Amino acid sequence: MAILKILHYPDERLCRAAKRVELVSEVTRKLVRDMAKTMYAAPGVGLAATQVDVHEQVAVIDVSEERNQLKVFINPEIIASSGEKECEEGCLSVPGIYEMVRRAEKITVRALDENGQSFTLEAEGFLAVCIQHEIDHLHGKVFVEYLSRLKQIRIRAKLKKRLRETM
Ligand code: GNR
Ligand code: NI
Repeated sequence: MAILKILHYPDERLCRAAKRVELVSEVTRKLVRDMAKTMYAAPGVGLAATQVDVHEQVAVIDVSEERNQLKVFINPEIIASSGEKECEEGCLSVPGIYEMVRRAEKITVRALDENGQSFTLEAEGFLAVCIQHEIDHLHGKVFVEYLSRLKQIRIRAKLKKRLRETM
């Protein structure tokens, strides 16, 4: 298993829309394992393939305290949503930035698991936030795009400055 390199905003590769997985194969399962390892090592509660520069619709999430309830979403689609809720979000691709984002409170997501089996999941609370955050990544969207233009400019400047300081 490998730890993959995570792209950092404002890398343009984070804006690419991921392609649907046509066949869930051993190659897909290897990607899922590497993504899970990368997410746990980071540490983070979710990771989308886009963030590791693989532009296929694959995401992993684990919001459990014990870090032992991995959820795999291949070709995820939100088929129902209701309510609205604001939650403070962070992102492994936008390190050190935490901002409030408004999203649906409850969602129903349909996806394939790592064996290619279709499932539907009703989620609310933090899990619902994470699923929406990861699906956004697969559509080429980073959470900072929900913020004001001024905040986006400030975040870009901050991350570029940090990049210069660590070189
Ligand atoms: O680790 C993560 N924490 C988090 C906190 C609030 C809302 C969403 C997230 S997802 C993030 C990992 C990540 O960047 N996934 O794409
Ligand atoms: Ni993210």
